[in-house]
Amino acid sequence: MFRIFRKRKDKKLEAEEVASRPGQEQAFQESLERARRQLGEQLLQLVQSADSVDEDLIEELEAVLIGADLGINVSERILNAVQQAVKDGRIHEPSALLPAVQAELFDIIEPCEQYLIPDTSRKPFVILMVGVNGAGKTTTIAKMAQRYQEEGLQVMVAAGDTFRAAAVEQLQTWGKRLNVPVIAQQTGADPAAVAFDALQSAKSKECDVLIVDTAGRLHTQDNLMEELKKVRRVLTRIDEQAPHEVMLVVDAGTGQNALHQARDFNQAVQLSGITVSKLDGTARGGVLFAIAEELNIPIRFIGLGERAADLRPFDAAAFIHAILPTDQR
Ligand SMILES: Nc1nc2c(ncn2[C@@H]2O[C@H](COP(=O)(O)OP(=O)(O)O)[C@@H](O)[C@H]2O)c(=O)[nH]1
Ligand SMILES: [Mg+2]
Repeated sequence: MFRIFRKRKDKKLEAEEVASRPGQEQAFQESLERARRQLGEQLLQLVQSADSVDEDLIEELEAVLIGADLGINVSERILNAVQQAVKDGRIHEPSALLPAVQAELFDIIEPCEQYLIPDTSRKPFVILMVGVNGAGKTTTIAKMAQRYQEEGLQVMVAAGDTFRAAAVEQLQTWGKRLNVPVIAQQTGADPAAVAFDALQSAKSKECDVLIVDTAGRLHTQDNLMEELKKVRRVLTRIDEQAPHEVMLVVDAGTGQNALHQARDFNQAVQLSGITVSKLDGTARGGVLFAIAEELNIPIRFIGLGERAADLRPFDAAAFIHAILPTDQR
């Protein structure tokens, strides 16, 4: 039924696993409904209303792909693949476009499916969170803290966004709720000093994971990047390998801006992972593919809501199936 899954014989499919938990599967599908309407349902309408595969159809296909925020590069890559398949006689009918698009999307994003498993021998495994203001960093930290705790890991977080007064409180509120220790100083403190203290504390308490929050906005973007570099340098003084993960959080709802942010942060602080937040309620989830195609950075998690439980490890097949099902009504 799912053609794209054939490539993954070696791996137990999360989609199968999820299907056995109907409540969660339904919530997942519902969260991605707007993205599905933007891509899957538009494509379905397109192929159902077409009589043959011709230039017009290809042009309309392009418009749908661009409209779903896949970006120019990904859209062109898909169009090229489709046109080649038509030439080779592998596509005869409009309906054959759907699985072709699906397969190409899978090829683009599957290499980015790499779950973040903290190396517990690090004590702590340090995760530095970066991203612009409002992207969802602090919320994602809470979600990750809960998830790793459930996996039996000892988690600590550092309130490195000392720029806004409310930022520290927000993290402390989550910390109380989830019973996770939060290392903080007063507003305006040096974030590098907070990170340094936190790493020392996490080390002495033999925590498994330390997640460091950071500010998303300073007076200028250059200041922000310099501050992040300083935080990283200071961590290295205690543990040469730290941070073990530099994770960018981007808001899916910002569409192609998320790609620009990924590009900028990657250049400044070299990212090792990305979490895409707020995929619930946005039609612009296609930007994940644009990021994957251009930067090829592991997509660790997707955020599907404001609660601590609304975080899922990124699963390429499940994601594609949710936004572009081939077995639609
Ligand atoms: N719907 C939804 N809202 C989110 C998600 N992640 C974060 N938010 C909300 O986005 C806003 C900004 O998040 P926050 O974590 O404070 O962003 P930060 O400035 O990067 O730390 C908050 O109101 C969060 O509740 C998500 O996955 N879905
Ligand atoms: Mg924050």
